[in-house]
Amino acid sequence: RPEVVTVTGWKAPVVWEGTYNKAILENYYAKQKITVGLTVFAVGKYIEHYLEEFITSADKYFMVGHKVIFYIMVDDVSRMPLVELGPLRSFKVFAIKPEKRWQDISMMRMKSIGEHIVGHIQHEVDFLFCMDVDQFQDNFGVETLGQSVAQLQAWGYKANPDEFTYERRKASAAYIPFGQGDFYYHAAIFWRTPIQSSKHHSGVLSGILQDKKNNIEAEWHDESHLNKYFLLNKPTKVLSPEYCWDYHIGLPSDIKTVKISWQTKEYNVVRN
Ligand code: 2GW
Ligand code: MN
Repeated sequence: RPEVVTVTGWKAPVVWEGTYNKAILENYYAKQKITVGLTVFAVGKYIEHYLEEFITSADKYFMVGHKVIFYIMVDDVSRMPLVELGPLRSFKVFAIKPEKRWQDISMMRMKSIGEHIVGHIQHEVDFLFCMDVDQFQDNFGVETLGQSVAQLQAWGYKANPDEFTYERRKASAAYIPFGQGDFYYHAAIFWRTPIQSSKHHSGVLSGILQDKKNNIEAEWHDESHLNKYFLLNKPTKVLSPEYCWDYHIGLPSDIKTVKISWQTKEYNVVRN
């Protein structure tokens, strides 16, 4: 794939379709008998609007042939959709206290997930993914596994770091000065081994809480803090935007197969 970046400046692979050998990887991970966790949040209208489709598609496409535990956090357990899962899949549902502002719903995911990792997830899985619920997918396999994995944001995957929407105010813990930065990472997907994960969640959360104390909110909320975290703690693997594509961009020839795509946002329906 000479037309795209396939290795970062710190020598981490950037995974694009055509850069890995699926059969070898499948064979390797089948021997390891891995369990992969996937956390997802649905609060308020996002339960009815997105959750069922997310679980149904993840059941079918996520880490096919491997053991998967879904950790589903909702503010109203009684509205959990009923989805019959495949044989290697199980799920756990947790009730969470809904935050009033949507910015806080998004940011405080770090807090809840962090608590669950320390409480039990760390003993249950080998890898832990965290995803937005407003997206669905196609085959999403073991080539994505790694110690600390970040997702390239679809918009601007070819842009120069100075064009990224990093937090630019010094007062925020998420501040990244012009002239710095590697990529713009998308908070819709990231994952790591549980130990790294716990570090990650507390790292990102402490930035968010520091900002709250100083009465400042980063431009893109948890995503700004995630980008700061990954600037300081380089991911060991980066996923191409094929793994989280936005069809509103069209379909440039760089994008060979779309593994997950953003759902169209009916903002007027879900954000009121
Ligand atoms: C979010 C925004 C406005 C109104 C409601 C919500 C909302 C979010 C909600 O009512 N219920 C809910 O469960 N959420 C959860 O937060 C859900 O898991 C959702 O996927 C996640 C992030 O919100 P989302 O997907 O609407 O925002 P995006 O797609 O613009 O997300 C990017 O930016 C966010 C920060 O602004 C996060 O960093 C996110 O990870 C990014 O993908
Ligand atoms: Mn989203």
